[in-house]
Amino acid sequence: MHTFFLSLMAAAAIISHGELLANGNFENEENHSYGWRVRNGKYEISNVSPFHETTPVYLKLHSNGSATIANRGEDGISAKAGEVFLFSCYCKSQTRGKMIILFIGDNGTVIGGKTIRLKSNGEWNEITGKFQAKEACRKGSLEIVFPEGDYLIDEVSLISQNTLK
Ligand SMILES: [Ca+2]
Repeated sequence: MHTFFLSLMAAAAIISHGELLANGNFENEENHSYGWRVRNGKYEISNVSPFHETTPVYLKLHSNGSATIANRGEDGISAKAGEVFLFSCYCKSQTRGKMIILFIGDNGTVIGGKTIRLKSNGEWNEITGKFQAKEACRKGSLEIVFPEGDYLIDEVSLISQNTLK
């Protein structure tokens, strides 16, 4: 258990390098929803039965069909044209359907994204996807749209593939 804990912390330290989202793990102690905007949905912050004890706080979201959570990093996300981004999160739901990842550019238009099938087994599952920015931006943001259902969400991450080289 101890070894597992240490390796998880080491992995978290590596993953956090190059992280583009603000407070993607909802662990900001002053404001657990810091960095996030929620539209068209009801949400609360919870720590009941978390994904992992090292990151106990998560977002609990109810969607009537178009709930959207958005994050623009600390000061907007910049991208080069053609840059590839890796998205991941942990999500627990019983919804059959797809979450839609949208990358929004400087003028508010969608310049990249990915539709990812949700796992509906009611367990915490890692969800990953990759997309390319079609054009450059300096103050981009990430939006995630959820179909009708209830979701627990944690460890939301966006990194540039360039960070991994
Ligand atoms: Ca967390």
